Amino acid sequence: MADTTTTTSSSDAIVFYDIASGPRSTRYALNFKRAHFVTQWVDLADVTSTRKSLGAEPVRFHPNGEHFYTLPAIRDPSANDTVVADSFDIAVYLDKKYPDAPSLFRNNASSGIGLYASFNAHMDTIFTPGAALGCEDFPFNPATAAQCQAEFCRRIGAQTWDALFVRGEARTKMLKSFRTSLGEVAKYFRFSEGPFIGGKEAEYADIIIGGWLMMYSHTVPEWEEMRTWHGGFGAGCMMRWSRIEEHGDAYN
Ligand SMILES: N[C@@H](CCC(=O)N[C@@H](CS)C(=O)NCC(=O)O)C(=O)O
Repeated sequence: MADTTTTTSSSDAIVFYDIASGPRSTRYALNFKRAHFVTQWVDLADVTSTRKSLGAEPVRFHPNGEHFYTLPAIRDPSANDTVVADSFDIAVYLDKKYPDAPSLFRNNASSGIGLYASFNAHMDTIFTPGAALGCEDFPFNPATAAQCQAEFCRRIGAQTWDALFVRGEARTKMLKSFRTSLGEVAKYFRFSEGPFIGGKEAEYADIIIGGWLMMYSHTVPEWEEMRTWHGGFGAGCMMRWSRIEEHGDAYN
C-alpha cells in the first residue's frame, strides 16, 4: 500500500480524504464554508481500500455493474465520526454544519438543492469526456503508476496504457468537441451580471465548474489554449476559484 499523508492535524477537525489529481470542488467548498479540516492525501492506488475502510457505500458503478470506489470523502469526528462520501452530499452537509458562513446553495430551501444536484450531474456529463485528453500526461505517483494504469486498462478492456492516448487527428476532433461542450457552460454566465453564474456572489454551481477546470489545468497539455476559449471563460473561472482555494474567500 502506498503512503497517505496527513498535512496537518487537529482532533475535532473534519478529515478530508482527497486525491491530489482529482476535481477540486470539495476543497473549494470546505474553504468557502471556512470549515475546520485537515487533508488526508490518498494515492490513487489506495482509493478503494480507503473508501472501504470508511465503510462508505459506492456512489459510482462501472458499466458492467461492478462497484467503482471513489473519493472525495469526509469524516467528521465532532459528529460521531459521520462519513459523507460524495462531493455533492459533502457540500450539502457543510452548508448545514456551517450556517453562519456564506451559503453554497442560493435560496437555501431544500427543494432547490435538487436543481443543483441535477446541474452537478449535467456538469459530470459535460466535463468527464475531457479526461481522455489528460491520459498521456496524467501526474501519477511514479511508485504506483504501473498498478493504476493496469487497473484503468482492466476497466475498459485496453491491452496497454499507451492504447488510451489520444493523438493526431483524433485529438484535434476531441478538443473541438470539448470546446463546443464548454461553450454551453460559458453561456450560463451570460444570464448574470457576473462575475459568478448567479451574479455578484459565488455559489456551489461556480465551485463545480471551477473544480473541474482546475483539474484540467493540471492534466491537459492544451490548457493554455483551453483557458482562452469562449472569451477566456476558463481563465476567469480559474482566477476566481484559485482565490477561494488559497484564501477561502470568494469576495476579495
Ligand atoms: N460522484 C462522485 C464521483 C467521484 C469520482 O468519480 N472520483 C474519482 C476521481 S475524479 C475517483 O475517486 N476515482 C478513483 C479511481 O478511478 O480509481 C463524487 O462526486 O464524489
